[in-house]
Amino acid sequence: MFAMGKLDGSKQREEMELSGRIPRRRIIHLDMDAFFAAIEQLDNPAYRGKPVIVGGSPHSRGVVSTCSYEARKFGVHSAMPLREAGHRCPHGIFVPGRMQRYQEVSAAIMKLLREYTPLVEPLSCDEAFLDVTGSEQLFGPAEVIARQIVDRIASELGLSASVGVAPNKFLAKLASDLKKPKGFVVVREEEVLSFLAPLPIARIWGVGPKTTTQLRKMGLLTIGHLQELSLAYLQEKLGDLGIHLFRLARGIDDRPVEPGTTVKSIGHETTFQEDTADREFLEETLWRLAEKIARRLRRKGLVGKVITIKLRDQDFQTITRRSTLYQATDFEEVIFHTARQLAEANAWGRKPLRLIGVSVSGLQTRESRQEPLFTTTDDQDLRALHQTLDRIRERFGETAITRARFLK
Ligand code: TTP
Ligand code: MG
Repeated sequence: MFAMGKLDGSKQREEMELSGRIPRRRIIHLDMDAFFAAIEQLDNPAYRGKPVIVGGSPHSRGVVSTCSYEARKFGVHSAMPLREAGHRCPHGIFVPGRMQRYQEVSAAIMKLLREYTPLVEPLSCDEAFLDVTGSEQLFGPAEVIARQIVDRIASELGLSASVGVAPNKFLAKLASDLKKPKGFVVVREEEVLSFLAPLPIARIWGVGPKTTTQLRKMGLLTIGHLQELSLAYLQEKLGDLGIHLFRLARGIDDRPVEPGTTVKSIGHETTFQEDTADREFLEETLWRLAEKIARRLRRKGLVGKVITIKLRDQDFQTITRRSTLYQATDFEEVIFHTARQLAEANAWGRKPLRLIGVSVSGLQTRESRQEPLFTTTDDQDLRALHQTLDRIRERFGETAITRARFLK
């Protein structure tokens, strides 16, 4: 069935060229195991070896932040309503979160990582990329560094982490997640294709449920299936997404580790006059928030790659969810679509909301961002459009121009 997409000689050359530009890097991705719950077990010895669920009481309306691996055996997981967690794990130890304490541990972890290289890119409070290409001379091979880091996190901080060691970010992140908890997965250059082949396509960065369904209809289930297809075929069928899939299926990813901060963020939120579940109205609000944020980012010359939404319902239950983009952005279209996806995945509009908020973090300057893998004419057109609109608004005020879709 893949016959028409199979590689021929000339295509193969084109693809070699595409993959030829990859710099050789040694990347470590580290992600703490059951982070908040592990800290609770560290600080309260009586909780060790027991199912610990962080988020609040099982009688409250909130959701689970995270839980210990002992609790995961009962089917409890992040974002599950606490009530359901209470049913599944009636003997669980339910605790509220202590953000300040988690931040303190997070800072200690990042400090430890920076002893091995200045190229540390935190993705969230418990997760970071390290580029140790230049550190190998000093500290030994990447896997030795990774082992040392894990051992020190255990002995100095009393916590466990999972790591992936690989030639690039995409592979390192995949690897760290494969054998959690206490995972230690090394992907060698020559094993990249066979490492990826059996994995489901949903493992590819940016492939969500919608794309998975679309690809499934094309008969594509594993990354191995994608590897059999040519660039031309994928591009014809899927456009830019096809190029993205082609590259990642072969483990091609030349994004550098960008040391930056996760602390800084730009965000806006709106509290409604009246609680509402009106989807059209919520989307319009979300769009306006995204627009404001994007313009502030552009004014400061920043781009960001972590999009977070905050939804508070009529009972004052608040959830925040975040998603990390493949590439940092300052486009309201990208912020809006990502925020809407997150909101949809969290059943917004089912219950009237009193507040929604959006923020972008993982900020860096636009100049320091690596050029996108592929800039399309759409990107260039959008950039020009944003510049024009920003200028008009600066001269004539906020309401001078409104995108047509929201004109009432
Ligand atoms: P994760 O690394 O996604 O989860 P984890 O560290 O608890 O477990 P794992 O071993 O699978 O990595 O997130 C890190 C922390 O972020 C987590 O401990 C709690 C917080 N968090 C939330 O508050 N809400 C969420 O929905 C998720 C996914 C995480
Ligand atoms: Mg984690």
